[in-house]
Amino acid sequence: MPALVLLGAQWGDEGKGKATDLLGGSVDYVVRYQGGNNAGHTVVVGGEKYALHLLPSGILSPGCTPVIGNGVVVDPTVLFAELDGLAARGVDTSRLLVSGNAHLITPYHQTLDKVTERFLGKRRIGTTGRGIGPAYADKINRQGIRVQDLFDESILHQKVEAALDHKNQILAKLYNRRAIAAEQIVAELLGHAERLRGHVADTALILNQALDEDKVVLFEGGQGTLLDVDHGTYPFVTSSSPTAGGACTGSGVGPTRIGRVIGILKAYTTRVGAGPFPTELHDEDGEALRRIGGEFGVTTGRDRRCGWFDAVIARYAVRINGLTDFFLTKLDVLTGWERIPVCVAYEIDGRRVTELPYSQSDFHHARPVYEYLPGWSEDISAARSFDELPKNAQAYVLALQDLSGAPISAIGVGPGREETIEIT
Ligand code: 2SA
Ligand code: GDP
Ligand code: MG
Repeated sequence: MPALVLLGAQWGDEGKGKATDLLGGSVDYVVRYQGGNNAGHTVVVGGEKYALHLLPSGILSPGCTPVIGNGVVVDPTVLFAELDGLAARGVDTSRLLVSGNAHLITPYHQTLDKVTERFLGKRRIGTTGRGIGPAYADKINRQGIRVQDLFDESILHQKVEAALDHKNQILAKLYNRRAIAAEQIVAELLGHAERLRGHVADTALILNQALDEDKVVLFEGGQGTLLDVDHGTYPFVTSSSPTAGGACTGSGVGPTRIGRVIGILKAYTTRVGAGPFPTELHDEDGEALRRIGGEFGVTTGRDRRCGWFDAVIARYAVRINGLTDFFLTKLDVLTGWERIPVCVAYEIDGRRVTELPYSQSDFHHARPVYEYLPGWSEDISAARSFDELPKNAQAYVLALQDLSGAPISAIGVGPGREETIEIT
């Protein structure tokens, strides 16, 4: 298998970090292709818990080269803090490669993110406040600062001044905020240059050469399909492309080199931040899913909104990403329910709909149509083969597979690396 993509099939936090780590032992490169330190990936190795935000989860696998691709937005302060944190725990971080074309998140992007959210009030997106949206806006607006700009002081100066010119006017006029001084930003950015230099590379060239030599490259998505800026629940999305196509633009590797696209699918559904969520629960079942599943943001600590499994979304993820298979995660969290509702379709203004509606208004009105599957009470965390699962848990997995339209090739029964059932 030359290159494979692993991405979130729902609204993020499906357990991508654990899945990437699981595969990390058998791949040569793990590449982040979009997003930034808004992501939060938890990986548990030998009882040790690691929370990664910007770094690819492959950094925990010895022998695997972690890569931050051109599609990522990089906050250098966060990057170094994360590297130092891992180094202090004995993880070798020296192999990290960072694309010279990746864009930087600067302090003014964070300021704009927070100020804009405050200004939006009830209409806010519920961003992570890490400056992600404003950094991508500058990139598309051709006012971004790239990693390579750190190595040319004069260019850096010009670019920061140009980027701040318009922003300072907006900050003053609209938000009554003081102007941000270009010199201060340039000095801060230059302070990161030397440390970053050793990691910066032409990552697109390196990855393509690696593929020419039959090395295995794994692309690790952040967030999820429904948070994609094109295919998600716009405007309640992140500002990048977590879907499969993003792996190509965000790395410089062409689609013909990708042979497998794995969707990580939680056995129920969660969402952080604002936006429509048809199967959301506002009762004790929702509370129980949050408590048992530990559904709190890895980056911001926010409560995640919880709801039942939504097969309409899973089918959409297959279609948009061309998924070859699913990893189903957190099946263990559903232990103890007498019966488990599964959303098989929506009812929208009296109509039964089985495909995700393209109209935002329709999606906001979508009401879930449930089928009820019998639950199980046995602890499944020690199961290591499909046959060891209780019959009702097996039936739940098979029903999700039928409804979703792609084979399930692995099942998570706990957060640990080994708490996994592989289906061959
Ligand atoms: P942003 O900050 O501009 O990307 O926010 C825009 C929307 O994208 C959502 N988003 C996320 N959703 C789930 N998980 C994410 N990562 C963290 C985690 C989140 C956290 O792993 O728990 O700690 O709160 C993530 N990152 C962005 C965000 O909630 C907005 O709806
Ligand atoms: P990511 O953003 O997709 O990498 O996911 P997060 O790390 O934000 O959230 C997933 C959470 O579920 C983490 O705390 C994982 O340790 C945990 N997790 C992953 N797989 C399983 C599983 O199969 N069972 C349980 N109980 N927890 C899991
Ligand atoms: Mg997460």
